[in-house]
Amino acid sequence: MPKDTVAAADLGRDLPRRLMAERGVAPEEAPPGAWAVALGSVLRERIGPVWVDARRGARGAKHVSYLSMEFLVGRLMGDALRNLGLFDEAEEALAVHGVRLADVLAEEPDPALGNGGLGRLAACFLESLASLGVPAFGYGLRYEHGLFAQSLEGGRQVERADHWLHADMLSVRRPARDVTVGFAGHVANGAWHPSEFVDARAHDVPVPGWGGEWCATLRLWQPAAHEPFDLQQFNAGDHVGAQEGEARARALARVLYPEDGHEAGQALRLKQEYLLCAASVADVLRRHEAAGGTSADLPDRAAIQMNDTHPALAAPELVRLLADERGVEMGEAIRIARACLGYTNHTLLPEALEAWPEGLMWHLLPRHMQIICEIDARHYAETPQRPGSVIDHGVVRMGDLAFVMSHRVNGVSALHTDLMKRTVFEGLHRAHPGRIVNQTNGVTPRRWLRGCNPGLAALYDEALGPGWVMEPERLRELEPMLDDAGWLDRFMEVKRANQARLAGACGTPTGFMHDVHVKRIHEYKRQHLNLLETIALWQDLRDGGEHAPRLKIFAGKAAPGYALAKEIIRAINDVAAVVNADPATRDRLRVAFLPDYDVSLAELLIPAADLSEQISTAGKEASGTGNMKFALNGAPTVGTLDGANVEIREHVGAENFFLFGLTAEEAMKRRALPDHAARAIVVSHRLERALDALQRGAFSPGEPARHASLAADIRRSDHFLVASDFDDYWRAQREVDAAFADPARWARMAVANALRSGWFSSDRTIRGYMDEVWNVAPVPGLGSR
Ligand code: CR6
Repeated sequence: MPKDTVAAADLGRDLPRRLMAERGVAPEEAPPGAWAVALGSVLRERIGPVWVDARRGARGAKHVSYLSMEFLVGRLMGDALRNLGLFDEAEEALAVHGVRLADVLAEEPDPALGNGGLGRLAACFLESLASLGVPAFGYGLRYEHGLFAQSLEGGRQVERADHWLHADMLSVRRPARDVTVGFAGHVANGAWHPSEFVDARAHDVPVPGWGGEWCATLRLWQPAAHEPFDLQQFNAGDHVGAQEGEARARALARVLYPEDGHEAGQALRLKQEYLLCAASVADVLRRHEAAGGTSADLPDRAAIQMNDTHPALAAPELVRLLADERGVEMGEAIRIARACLGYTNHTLLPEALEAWPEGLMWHLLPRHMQIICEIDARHYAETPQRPGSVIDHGVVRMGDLAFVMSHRVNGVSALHTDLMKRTVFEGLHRAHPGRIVNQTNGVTPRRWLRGCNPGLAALYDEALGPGWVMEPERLRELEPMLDDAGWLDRFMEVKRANQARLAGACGTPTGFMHDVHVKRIHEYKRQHLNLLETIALWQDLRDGGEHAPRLKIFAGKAAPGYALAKEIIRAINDVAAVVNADPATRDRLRVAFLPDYDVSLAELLIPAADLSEQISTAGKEASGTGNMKFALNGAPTVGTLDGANVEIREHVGAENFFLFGLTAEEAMKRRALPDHAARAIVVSHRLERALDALQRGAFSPGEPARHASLAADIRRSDHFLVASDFDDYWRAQREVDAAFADPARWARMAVANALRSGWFSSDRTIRGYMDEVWNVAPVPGLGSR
């Protein structure tokens, strides 16, 4: 529980004062937005002492530095209030003025500093590190617009720039931590002379841990021109050109993952990545040296984690700083860097494993290229197994570079780690047999249970006391409740209340099974498989079939350049329009695509879900973390044996999981059959009929050919095996119907999922990294938690 100093905070007194100071308005005239600013200010003040104490307490201890292009943090103030134990007090303090805390919290923009699971994982990790009392920094970029805001026009995804910085409530500017970063130029006598410079400005976001005893830091770099304004140029009449430096620098962190289908886009992305690495590694070294550390003892004090390949340039950068700027011998510099670095792989999809053209690298980072060649040559000489080269066919393979430069490489679920060893990193694994370890992903139960599902948290508090939130595996102690009809009813009442809350926010109908498929839109995640099943279900209902009333909810963003994913969104919306208008089936089937999926929408949707759709082609989803959130909130999964679904099924019990589909092994074999899709379609009347309806324009009456290419893709190539898995998916969904039709049976399944998913806490994951990757401990006094 919170320290006395924090709990004693008098929000009732301070909030109105802050309102005056920050916005110059009185409580009776203040809109929720002004209260939000006041609350942010009070929170910064309350967090300050914890943050400073944590920094002091961590001096000399080993730190984790987590480098990531994405931190999908979600709204921060609610989480901070809860972790500091101030939530109820804030509610009361605002109620005095007739203001609802929920309305105030909703004024905080949800920063889109990430794209999906990888970024949300990074955010969960920081919160877990803080809750476990580990000295930790997250390092990322402060994107001005983040990903993008999605709206729908005529069922089509439209992307708009997202603006969130105007209301960045919790961060503080740390000018003393700014770093200047160089690019391009030349190398003379082993020293790099960059020709361009950009300043990386430090903005720190506090991440207070549960109980308010410890605080991690998310340090986000915002690029700014080294020479922002050319007065001579301005006075010579070139008023806009004089500010070009500023525009150029800002472009570096305008958006996450800028389009890189052209050379300029590629250069921009590479610069973004280097900016993150250079500023962060310089900061790690600065902190280490300020605490009296030497180059040789860096691995005793610094664990640097590369979240995917985007921060892989941290490796040559660290080697450069040690060798070129501190005079450490090259072999020794490589050894030290490797002892500090770890690399997490998050995908086996070939298109996501970065490879930078050698030419671009030589141009932007000439010294780093020399160092990479050196690393490659030494690695080659030292490994008799000859696992291949980091520089290959004119590109630098960033996955291989990260692997070679890390003392530990990890996958994110048991299946994924196993596949890593057998596929992408087969050669490197043979050369370095102990290096790959598994750390199955997790999610923080503070946000993803206590925060988003207060009704369920209250049930748990009543039965176990509040301590379960740091030990969610203790939820298993409630297993006897599986036979307590009264308790099961209360659990399902919470679910219904969450569905009513969703209905209030999004206009979704109630009284239907909430069947939820939310995540990035991607062929491998197979929203189109779900859509075909929806069409088949509708057709069957029209033929007189009986099924449990369902609301199929979809949400997610498609990458702007990913045409087929965008077609899937449009098809879902077209099907929704026709199906929802059909009087013959309206009371038994509805389809909704909720726009602009983000962390806040996930927090509303997941606790309201009855059924969790985790239907990726086996072997393609590295882990998934949404799957864990649904299970933890009492939604059984319909899913394939992919990613962490495998482990979820082991934990919740096979009888509480609706399994279907080919295994990863079978999928690989199936794909090798040239006519696998046609073979599946010919034996499935139901699939043929659904595909045919889509193809003929049954859902796009004004434009019959609109969905023809989507249907044709499934008929012809179907790399993701939609056709091959369709019939088994249909079967599993009918099992879902049968189970749902028996409310007592369904409640038991839902509760079993909730009580047995505590293992998927990111605290467990972080403890795994601490022991097997980072070799760090919590600071004394906090380690007992
Ligand atoms: N898309 C994986 O695909 C995993 C997360 C976090 C992903 C997903 O299965 O849960 O990472 N991979 O480990 C990448 O982003 C490259 C993801 O979010």
